[in-house]
Amino acid sequence: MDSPKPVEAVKDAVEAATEKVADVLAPDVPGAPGSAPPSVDEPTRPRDPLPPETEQGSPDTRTATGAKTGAPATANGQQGSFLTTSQGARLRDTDHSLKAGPRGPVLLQDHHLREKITHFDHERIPERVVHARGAGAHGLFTSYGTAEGVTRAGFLKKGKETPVFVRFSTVIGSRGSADTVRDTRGFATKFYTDEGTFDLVANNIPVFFIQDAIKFPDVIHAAKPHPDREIPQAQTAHDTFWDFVSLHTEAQHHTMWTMSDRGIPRSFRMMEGFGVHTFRLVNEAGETALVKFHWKPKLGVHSLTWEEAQMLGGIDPDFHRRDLYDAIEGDAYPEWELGIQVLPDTPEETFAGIDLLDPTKIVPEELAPVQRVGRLVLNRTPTNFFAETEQVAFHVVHLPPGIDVTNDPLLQGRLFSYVDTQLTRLAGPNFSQIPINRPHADVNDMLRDGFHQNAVHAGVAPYRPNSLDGGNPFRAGDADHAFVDVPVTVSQAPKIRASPASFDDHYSQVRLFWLSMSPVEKEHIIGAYTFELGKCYHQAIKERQLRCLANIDPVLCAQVAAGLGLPVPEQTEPLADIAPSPALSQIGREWPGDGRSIGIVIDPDGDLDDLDQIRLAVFAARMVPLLIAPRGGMVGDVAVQRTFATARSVEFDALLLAGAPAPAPNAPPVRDAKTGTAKPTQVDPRILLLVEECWRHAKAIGAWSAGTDVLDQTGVAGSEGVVTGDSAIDVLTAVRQLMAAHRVWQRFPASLS
Ligand code: HDE
Repeated sequence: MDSPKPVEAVKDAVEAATEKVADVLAPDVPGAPGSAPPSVDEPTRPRDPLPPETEQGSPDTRTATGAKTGAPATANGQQGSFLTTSQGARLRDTDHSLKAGPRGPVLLQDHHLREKITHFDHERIPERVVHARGAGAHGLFTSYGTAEGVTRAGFLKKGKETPVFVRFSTVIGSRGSADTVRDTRGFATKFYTDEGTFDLVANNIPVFFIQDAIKFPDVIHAAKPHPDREIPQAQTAHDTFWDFVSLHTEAQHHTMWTMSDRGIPRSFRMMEGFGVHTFRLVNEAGETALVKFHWKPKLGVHSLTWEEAQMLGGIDPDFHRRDLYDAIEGDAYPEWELGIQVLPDTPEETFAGIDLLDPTKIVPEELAPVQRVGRLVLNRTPTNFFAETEQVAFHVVHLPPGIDVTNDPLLQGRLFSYVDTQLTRLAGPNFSQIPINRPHADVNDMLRDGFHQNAVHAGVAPYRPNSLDGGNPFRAGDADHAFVDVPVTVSQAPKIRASPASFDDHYSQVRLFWLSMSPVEKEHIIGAYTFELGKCYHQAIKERQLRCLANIDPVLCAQVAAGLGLPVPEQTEPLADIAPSPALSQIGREWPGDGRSIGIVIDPDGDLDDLDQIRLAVFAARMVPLLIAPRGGMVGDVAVQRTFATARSVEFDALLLAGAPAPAPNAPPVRDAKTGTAKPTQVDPRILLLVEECWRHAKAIGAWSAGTDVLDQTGVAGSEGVVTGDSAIDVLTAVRQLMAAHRVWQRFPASLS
């Protein structure tokens, strides 16, 4: 990737931005609800529903059987100016039940009351058994055509554009849990292709805890809250999880990934995605290849620090979904490239000694490069969370012609599970007819009736063969681009509950991952294991997990053992002699900072000359300037986004100090505990805290004019990643340059090599 040239970029941007000052100022920072500002007084003149917000998309208006209706997107939502019953009768009053006199009992006759309350009583549906917490977005996938040689899938033909809906998620937590917990993230994409929907139901970690689907309930039961007290929520730092993974050692590879920075992403926009399993592609000539799917984010792979993740859990539990929606609203559209590792389809189904049916193994990119086959851009947020994000139903066997499954035993179980779970979650077999799930291809199945049937099927012969409906539907022939079940030869074998011997290697690739990390990433991994095991009650479980670590790396094991205050166990397996994969490290390159937020501390009584220019320069750099002032309201023409009471460092990717504001009137600790300091301070204590936290989280900090006094008072002046200057724009330029590396990694030298 080309490294950005911030000096020129920022200066060009300032010029460009100044030319369209009005445009840039108008949208201001993203996030305000509603498509028009509300009036102070309640509106009373009837009018049609407001349109959705400009960044909102909604499912294509299709019939249940895939035909375009041509209706506008707003036809999906409420109609007309007046309040009605569900049957469309206009209502005069929705605030009072129908009663026998003002003080009398409510009449059973009050249909409106009953309808309103009954519907409300049934508003909830079961949350997903896993991946309950999620956020979605609409977008477009454009194919480069580079996969045409290996697959006949039409959506991968050159230049083909396919609408998509993506849902990101955590795995363990409930629907209302925090976004920033340490966990694997789901990355599920529904491609509405002309040849039937393709669901790529991926994760941000390329391996899985188990090799066989039959173990899925076990690993999830172990990771979910304990069944007696139902704690802890959305985390793996507890005894049952470590009990399971330390006994079931094939989980060690996935566990290492979640203990790494990959377990606490900075943003959905900054995550890779992996199909995990090996899939089989088939081309026009019937030739097959084995592939692994990858999503590569344009912005690089970045993470939170553990402390940031924990603070955000309280301060902004919606951090990731807010970041996704705000980025789209701010036109910083999230982007990924779809890539494939193409591997020969040999009878052994191995590559470079790696068993391709084992989902606890990766194929290092250095051995099989990821070939880019198309680009995904997310450009619309959902209009309605429930209708779209909650009701979207992914299924691993939603495959178009040209893509097929392999015998990976984990994948084989998923082929059954995803349809099964929707039967309960979405109450019946017709979930594909919910608007967000409707295919964009002609549907002519012979599935009939059932709860919530939306289609009005014609004809009398939903069976084959028939003559009464003229023989329709017909079987597709070779020329009709039908789905291909690749006729893979299954070797003769006894029916048996067992795995291949190659699945017994549980440690070599865990070591590969560890060896591929930079020193600072290793420090984070040690910290994560030490924290998680430190939260377990039982020493036996900690000791058992230390035994596993001994088989991965002696330094890792010794450091974690030291943190736990336990002896270092002997290794029981020889350490794997394996080459690292530098592609696995997240550090060491530079990336664009689209959609990142920069906090700007101002003193309304100080010098505000550069403020407009700086805000515009931040906007023009596709980032979001958030003004932090002692009180809300306006500073000149500009709205304050955060007050000293509401601002917290974890919301910002970098901090600019344009002033040194004195303690605000609401600074006494009895009003705001964050202001509690042992000695009185000249600058508002919350600003000192802001700087200290940003510094601790290795964020770039810049200051000019009076802002430099704040640096002196916090003692961070002159340290790595803290820049000062006379010109605000030069300071911003230097800060952006630092942000390109994500963090000021030099601030905390690692003790490991
Ligand atoms: Fe899933 N998984 N899974 N999973 N999974 C579900 O389906 C399951 C696995 C993944 O945003 C469920 O509709 C089994 C691997 C994502 O709606 C359920 C096994 C990978 C999502 C289910 C696995 C995933 C799910 C729950 C072991 C990465 C969220 C709700 C064999 C490649 C999709 C639902 C969304 C959701 C079963 C393992 C990814 C119960 C049995 C491996 C991203 O069907």
